[in-house]
Amino acid sequence: MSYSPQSDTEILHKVEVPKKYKVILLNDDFTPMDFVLFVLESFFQKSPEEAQHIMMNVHTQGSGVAGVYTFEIAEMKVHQVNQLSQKNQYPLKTIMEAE
Ligand code: TYC
Repeated sequence: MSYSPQSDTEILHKVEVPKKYKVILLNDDFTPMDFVLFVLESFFQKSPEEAQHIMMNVHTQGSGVAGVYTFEIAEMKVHQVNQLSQKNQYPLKTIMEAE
């Protein structure tokens, strides 16, 4: 059996910076603004002012970034928000997109 040590560059190539994913809120005509504010403050740690700004941006532009996370965290946020929306019978949707 032979031993071949890895060069520094070979090792460095294995250390990859994890990709980040944007969690995006989509606008709709039915979800109450207060519910969207609640979602932004409780799932995305936004201040009331930031939440208001993001919510109004989504309302007028159609979509907006609620936060940026690693894959697993972004996936969890999308799932949690979509579940709570469904439970409250609101059509609010979030999606994720690689940065
Ligand atoms: N457009 C909604 C309304 O007028 C509010 C809203 C904002 C809904 C942001 C979804 O992601 C959203 N009640």
